[in-house]
Amino acid sequence: MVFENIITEVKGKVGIITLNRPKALNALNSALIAELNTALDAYEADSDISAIILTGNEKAFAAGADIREMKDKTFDEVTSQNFLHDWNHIDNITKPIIAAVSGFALGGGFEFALICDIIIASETAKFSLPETTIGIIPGLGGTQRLVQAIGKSKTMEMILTGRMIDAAEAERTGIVARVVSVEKLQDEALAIATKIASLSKPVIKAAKQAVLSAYEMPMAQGSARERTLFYSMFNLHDQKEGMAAFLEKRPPKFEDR
Ligand code: DAK
Repeated sequence: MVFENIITEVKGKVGIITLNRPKALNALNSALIAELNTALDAYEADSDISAIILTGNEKAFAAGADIREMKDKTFDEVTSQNFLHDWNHIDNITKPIIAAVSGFALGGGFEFALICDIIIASETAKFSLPETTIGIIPGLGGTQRLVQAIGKSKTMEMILTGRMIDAAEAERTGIVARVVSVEKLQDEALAIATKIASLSKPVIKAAKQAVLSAYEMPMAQGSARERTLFYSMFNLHDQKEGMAAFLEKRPPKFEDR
């Protein structure tokens, strides 16, 4: 696939998408989002791909939605055109997605990272939701997902002031899973994605679905969904294989079924 605003690359069973508008600090515009959605759909449909990495460059993961593209929009335009409606298409991807963040992850860039299943950050990563400082509020789930990640008070402080936090604070508050050096970021993300990709696809899909239930429904319903998914694992060859391999003290040979 050839794109103008992203670069795609496959390593083993991992599909990598690199945001590539470096001059604008990877600001997200509609052309980039259309390409991102196409690439995500292609990886989702590709049976040789088991995990996805979304990343940027050393200076920026993404500095938010493209302010030039938004500036002159009227209320009528944003509502009648359902402005940015295809930006959360990434929600439909059932394969695990790892965000590898270096430099700025701001506004919609930060929100994209929060939609991903795991965030790995480099020591230079900086996160903020600065929308209020340019006269809007977050619009890609940031007000909801950040509360779930770090609680109300800190979310309010970040959103109402636009304060930028560094990688250490992001790790301390649970936004990111791990912080590594800039040099190690891509390797570390690939190692995690490769580990996930070595496991059974239907098991990983069910695990992701079960964890996401915590966002999507009340505890009782989420636990019920978890139970249904858990039981369904016993239909899988890979459940029999995984347990047999453990008892026979050998590595499992999963067949994604
Ligand atoms: N949009 C457009 N261009 C941007 C940009 C952005 N968000 N961020 C940076 N750039 C451009 C700059 O304009 C500059 O371009 P030139 O002047 O060279 O042509 C170039 O990138 C380099 O930026 P700076 O010169 O500013 O670089 P600095 O190192 O001095 O500063 C910075 C870096 C990241 C602190 C600064 O660029 C900055 O504050 N950027 C804006 C950050 C921001 O406000 N982001 C939030 C945007 S609002 C929704 C979905 C998504 C959203 C909303 C709704 N729905 C589904 C409904 C999302 C909204 C947003 O993200």
